[in-house]
Amino acid sequence: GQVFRIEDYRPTDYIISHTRLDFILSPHETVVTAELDIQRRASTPAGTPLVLDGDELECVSVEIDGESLPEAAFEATPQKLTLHEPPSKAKFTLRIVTRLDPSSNSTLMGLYLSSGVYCTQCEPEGFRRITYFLDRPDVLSIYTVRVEAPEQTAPVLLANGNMIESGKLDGGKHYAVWHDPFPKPSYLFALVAGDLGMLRDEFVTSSGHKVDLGIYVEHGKESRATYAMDALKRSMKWDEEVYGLEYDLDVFNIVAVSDFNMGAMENKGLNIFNDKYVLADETTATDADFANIEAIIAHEYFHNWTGNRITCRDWFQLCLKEGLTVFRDHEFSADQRSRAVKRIAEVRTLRAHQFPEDQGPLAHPVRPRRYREINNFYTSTVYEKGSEVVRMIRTILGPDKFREGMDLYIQRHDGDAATIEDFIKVFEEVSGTDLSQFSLWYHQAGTPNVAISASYDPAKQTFTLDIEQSVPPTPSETRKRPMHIPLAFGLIGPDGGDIKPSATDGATVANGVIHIKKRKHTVHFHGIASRPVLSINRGFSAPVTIAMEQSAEDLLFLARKDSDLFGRWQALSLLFTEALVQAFRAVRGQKTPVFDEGLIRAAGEIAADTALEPAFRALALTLPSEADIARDIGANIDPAAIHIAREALLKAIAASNAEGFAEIFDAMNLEGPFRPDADSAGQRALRNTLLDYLSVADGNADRAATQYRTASNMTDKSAALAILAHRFAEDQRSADALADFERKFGSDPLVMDKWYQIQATIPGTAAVDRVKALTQHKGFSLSNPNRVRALIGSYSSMNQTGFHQEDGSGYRFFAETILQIDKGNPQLAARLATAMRSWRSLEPVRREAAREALTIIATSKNVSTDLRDIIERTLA
Ligand code: DPP
Ligand code: ZN
Repeated sequence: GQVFRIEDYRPTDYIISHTRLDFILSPHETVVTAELDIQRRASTPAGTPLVLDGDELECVSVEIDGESLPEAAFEATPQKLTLHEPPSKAKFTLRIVTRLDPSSNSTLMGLYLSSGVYCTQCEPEGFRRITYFLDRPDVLSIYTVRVEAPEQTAPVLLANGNMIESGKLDGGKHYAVWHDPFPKPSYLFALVAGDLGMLRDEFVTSSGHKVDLGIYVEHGKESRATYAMDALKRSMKWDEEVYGLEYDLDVFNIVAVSDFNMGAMENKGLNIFNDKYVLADETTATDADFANIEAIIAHEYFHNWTGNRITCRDWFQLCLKEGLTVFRDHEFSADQRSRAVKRIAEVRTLRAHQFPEDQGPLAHPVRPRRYREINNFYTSTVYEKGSEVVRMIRTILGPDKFREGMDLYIQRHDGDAATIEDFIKVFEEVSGTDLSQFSLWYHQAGTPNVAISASYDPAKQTFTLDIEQSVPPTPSETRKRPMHIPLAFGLIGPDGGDIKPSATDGATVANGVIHIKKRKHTVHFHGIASRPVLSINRGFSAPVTIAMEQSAEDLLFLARKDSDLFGRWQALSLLFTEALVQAFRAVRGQKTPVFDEGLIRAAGEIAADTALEPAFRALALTLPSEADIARDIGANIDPAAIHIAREALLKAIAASNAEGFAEIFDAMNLEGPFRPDADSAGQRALRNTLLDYLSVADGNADRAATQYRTASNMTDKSAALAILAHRFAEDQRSADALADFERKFGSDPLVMDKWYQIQATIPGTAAVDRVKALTQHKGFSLSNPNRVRALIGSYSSMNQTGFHQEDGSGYRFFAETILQIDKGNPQLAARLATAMRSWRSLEPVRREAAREALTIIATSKNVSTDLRDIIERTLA
């Protein structure tokens, strides 16, 4: 396939100043008329051919300035419209009519129908499935959009911007005209038409401008949008307070649709959301759902400035808007919730998704230099690592200079299609700091490793750190340069207080951060009266792995005493990881794993420590996942042995602490009205974490069955159901609960996704047949991304023993399913296929089975560009 390279970028020959679109909507035959005001750039020679992008388009007619074009003057294929000799005058209007079939568009890109509602998805290259266009982010145009449809089936007609006209037409039809005064790239275009319910509200900006807010959902579900509306208003306020950024149109609309490839889309003034990230109430959504809704509503809203007002020059710059906007939504959630707890959750996600990506065949820089299929670069490297890079800029500059840089970025680039270089430059300018070495974080793939050895000299009262950084080779990048790694740290004295070193040498140490810039540093801290314990990479100030010999005693001390809550969690998680890796080796060697008493006791202490917030205690007690353990082991992975090792540790903790856990569990009152706030969610999280331990300790399903029956909210109900299904499959109450859940929620697909996911993640070799059977369930459909992710996605990425089976049956089923999905929705198929990216670290038997399954896909006919790109890179 074609490879796109960053160095090939050049501006377009023509610009499109205005875009007038007219949609006559009909399920099988929608007619789109596009009138494009085209200007030849002064630097473009007259007569330079004009080539517009298309994708599966049917061209009906082409006119220039009201004259239809003779056949010889242009060439229209489904993929392209070429005007061989455009008019030589500087400006002309091109009128193009295309015909679409939204009802048969299963790719969910361009214009399609979701449960009878017309909607669009244009990022990154969906607009070219609607009309021929210069479909790239640096072509900014002012859009006026007229939508016409039958009033009965589509009473709601929406597009970007403000509505400027509407009216009735003959034959039961009506129309609306929307105008967006802000020039925007085509990927931000959106249209929605259908019969939808609406939740209405308003927001007055800090300068007194009233904005009408609307959230459109399926009729009858309006009340399930109240949390999303609340999150939207809090986001609007937060962006004013923290960044001084106000909303800029009279209307802000959000539409929830049930068929959507992404989480949501930030189209100007008309965000379109996967309904999973809008709809929530206590009986249908978990606390995790509420938190995701808050984060994604904020994320898309924040794009209005970081993404829309300032967009990307080309898709290589995707992290310019995504990394920055993820950073902004993380900070928003941290301000709304508990900062430490939020940070721990972010780091867990980063390690679970981005680290394996960076360590495997799909590794790429935060700003890639080449791609074959841009759809495959909406990755956790671009998003999550991209956010970490912005966080490091703030760490290096400090919050005030960071904000100054952001102000300058907005002021200088408002209305631009910008680059990462533009972004870095503003921070260099405001701070006078040279960020050229730092910018390697955008250009160099791979997770840096920092090896540290610490020594203390009591005679000299000196604490010394020998630090060495290395960046592992990644595909097509073998030689790496040393990076600027800001490591936040603390030196902790015997009483648990931080020691302030009086002097240092060997590296820049400022504001509690060691700035590592060379391959090797030796850092001396002078005037240290007794041996301190090092707390390193506090708050995960840099997205690196740390290799350091630290005694279990020191780690236990940190887990108990670090003044940094994140540091306490990190120490405990390191101890768990080490214990689990050892247990894994014991299991592989046919031995029974044994665990350190101190660690088991520490878990009990943390559970009981009421000075700590419940959400933190819940996170601290959550053992690393099987996938986390696999990543830490790194090679020759045997998922069955990992499962046994992890269960053994769980059992050991449960058995020794059963009494204490039961006391805490029983004392936590579940009564009272449901509240979705972080504190209440934290209580539920701790209680449900303890429920799992207690069920293991009891060895029976009593507690889980009781909770399943009595729970009045989905968080507690689904937690109990998962324990019943995962631990007590042979108990009749497990089957009964699954059947009960289906009876109660069978008509609510979003809730049923939890039911699919819980069953897809039941460990053990029976999983493949169970998941196969569930694909035939009446509520399941391979064409709905949420259903597919709930069943096939969870199975392949969250069920290590069920998926990675020695006989390869899990992989074969997965390959067949992906090929099936690929026929309708290549983007979804490609995304799922990334679950195989770590196949090379499996033990030999599974590795060979995985290779065979990947080869089945690679050698199939008619595989999409999306899927082919992922599979070929995975096998390379
Ligand atoms: N909708 C996706 C996001 O907001 C892509 N822009 O991240
Ligand atoms: Zn985004």
